[in-house]
Amino acid sequence: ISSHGLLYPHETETRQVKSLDGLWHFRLDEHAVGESERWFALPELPEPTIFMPVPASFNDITQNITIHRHIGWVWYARDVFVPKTAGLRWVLRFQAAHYESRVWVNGQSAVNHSGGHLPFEGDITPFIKNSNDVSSKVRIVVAVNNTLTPTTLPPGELHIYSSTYRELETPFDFFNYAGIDRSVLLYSTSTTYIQDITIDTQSIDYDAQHTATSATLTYSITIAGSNSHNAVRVLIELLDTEGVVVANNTDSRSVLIVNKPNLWQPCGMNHTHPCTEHSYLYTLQVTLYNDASSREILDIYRINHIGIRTIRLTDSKFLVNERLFYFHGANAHEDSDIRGKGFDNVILAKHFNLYGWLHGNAFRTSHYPYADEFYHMADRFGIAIIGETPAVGLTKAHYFSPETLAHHKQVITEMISRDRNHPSVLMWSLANEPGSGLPEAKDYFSAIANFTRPLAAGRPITYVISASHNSDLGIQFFDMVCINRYFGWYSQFGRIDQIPDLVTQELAAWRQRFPTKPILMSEYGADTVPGLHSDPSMMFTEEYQKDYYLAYHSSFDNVSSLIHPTTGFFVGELPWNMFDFATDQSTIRVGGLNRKGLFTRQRQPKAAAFVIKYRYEQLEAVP
Ligand code: BDP
Repeated sequence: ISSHGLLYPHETETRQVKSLDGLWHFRLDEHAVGESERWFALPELPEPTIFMPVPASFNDITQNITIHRHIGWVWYARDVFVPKTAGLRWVLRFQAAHYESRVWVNGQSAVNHSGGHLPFEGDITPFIKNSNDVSSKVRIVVAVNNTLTPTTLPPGELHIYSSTYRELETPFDFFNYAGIDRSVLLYSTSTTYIQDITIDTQSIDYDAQHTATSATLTYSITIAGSNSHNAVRVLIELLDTEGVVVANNTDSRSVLIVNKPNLWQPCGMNHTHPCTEHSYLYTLQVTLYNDASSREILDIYRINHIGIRTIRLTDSKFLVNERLFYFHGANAHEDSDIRGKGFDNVILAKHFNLYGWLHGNAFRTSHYPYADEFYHMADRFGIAIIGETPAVGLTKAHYFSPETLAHHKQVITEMISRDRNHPSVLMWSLANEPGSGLPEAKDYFSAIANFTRPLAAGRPITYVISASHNSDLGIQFFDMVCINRYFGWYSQFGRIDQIPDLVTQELAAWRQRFPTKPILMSEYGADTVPGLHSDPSMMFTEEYQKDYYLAYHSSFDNVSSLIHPTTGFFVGELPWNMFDFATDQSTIRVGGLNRKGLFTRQRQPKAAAFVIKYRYEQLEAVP
């Protein structure tokens, strides 16, 4: 897998994209014999097979409990016709598959990938039999294994109690959904092609009225393929929303100067929803010509989500375009009925419509990078993203191994290369709730911070903390303090009255230890069964969830940088969670769900959603 950005497969004049989504043949490989029996080379997968939709997690598609809880290899297969290959390169691209993937094309190994939440691809042109016919039939076979180990991210431990009783212990609560859970695409490029584009918009000049007078965009274009060392020529153009070229250049690494730029702003900076009009997006068009003099076009690629904006942290504030930004939204999961973690445009659109309804302006991709489409929508809707790696549950000393560190670095590289050109991404979160009080955590997180900082593309870096202010050893190496606290839920059961003082003391303690790092409350919430009521409020009722949030809000307003711009150090609030989501079955998860959603898993509001909506409307009105 290259460390290049794996440009999103957009269709252009020179690139075709073919969706391979649909029903694939599927079967379990309960005895892990598929590879030794060479299932990848057979004309059909051995029976019993069933039809499995792609993209989808396989777990909840059937009525079969064995498939629901399967741990190990599963196989997918389908045939596809690849159009003529002469002069083209055909790339098979998986937007993600969980966790370990092996892909064969016409019986030959084409690409392998480890890690569940980022795309991978392989050039399959060499495996296609002939290039003279109109098209040729190609067989694609994929084996995917969802077993997690102490060196995967997230980690896990497989316990084998007997031949019929195996269990995967996971140090996180969301269900370990698996399979080909994002789209599969086949796309073509010319044999000499644009491989990667990076663009950095971190430099804006303002006049005395704080109007942007000019912006300097630093970019770099990577060309690859058969002719890449010859005298190819590139033309880089920045187009406004009317399609007018506002800047251009012909160097593959240089700058574009934009006069009087329209800026990209996230919602909630004294704007009303929808904020689309404040989140201006330019299009970057890169054209590759055959040689210095010819007009023959080899490749064209466009990024249609270039937002010009800056990010800067002071000791107490998060500034976007040099103006105060306050995160207010809710965390989420890629999770829905039947699909599991399967990508679905219906769920995607509803996600953003509900953030609009709530007047939310941010979410963290807890606890792994989401499908690309979430970032495209966030750019357009002006929603800020905290992009998180899948390093959730690094809670035990032996998880901080050199193998995990190496894989963690690989995942960070893949995530940042994929997401760095999205203006909506305002920060990188490199882990969730690690055992950061363990002695091993100190060197581990120092190494992660040192590794990430030069790659961070102008974003602050952080990880999300559950350790106490006096035990955490790692956040000293990072830019911001993000804490998860469940007062009145996982402690002080039923005692809403205790929450305000505990939250205020907690924030003050962190501020005292790190007086130069802004603080964000990155999780807090209470499980709520919709339709359960009581007054006075009791745990699990809709009234308790409302009271719980009101109690947290009263503390936030004492320390908020939005309410107290000169003294405040508190830069945001992200409830846990936007939606109920699936977990393993256990005594604390009624119906196999974590029920801390403001909305049910079917995306209907609980009473607390209206409390949050009212608050976020007020927050947006703060001048
Ligand atoms: C937090 C975790 C989150 C869990 C949440 C909970 O970061 O993933 O879902 O607890 O238990 O500690 O609700």
